[in-house]
Amino acid sequence: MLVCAQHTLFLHSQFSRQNGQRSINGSLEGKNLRDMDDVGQGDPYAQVWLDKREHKFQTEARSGTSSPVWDRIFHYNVNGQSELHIRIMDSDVFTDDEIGCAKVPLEEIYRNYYNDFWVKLPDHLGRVNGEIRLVLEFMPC
Ligand SMILES: [Ca+2]
Repeated sequence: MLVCAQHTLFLHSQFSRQNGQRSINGSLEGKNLRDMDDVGQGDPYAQVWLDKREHKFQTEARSGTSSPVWDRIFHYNVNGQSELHIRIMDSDVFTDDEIGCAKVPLEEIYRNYYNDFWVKLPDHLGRVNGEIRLVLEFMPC
């Protein structure tokens, strides 16, 4: 039988734990996201994935805001993955625009189990197009 380390669980209630499976749960929100639309405000949504191969998690778009809160929780089983990638897109009728992209090393979350922090969101030119708050929780077993 596995004995899990005791630590604060804040996101876990939505997922049943699988014995022996390490996992990361997380949620995100944005602020001061660049408005990519000519008229009105943007409609940002988020994509998240680990390293290069993992399945992409995607939120729905939030209409008409530069400070979206996506009340969705992503969940990944982990086995040595080292980076979390975030891409924020602006939803449009024809082609969605990329607002910015960021990546976060996972070392710290493996060490601390819980992290709540903001990351800057640069676009492909290096211009900061807003910030993303990440709340991450590592479940060691
Ligand atoms: Ca739009």
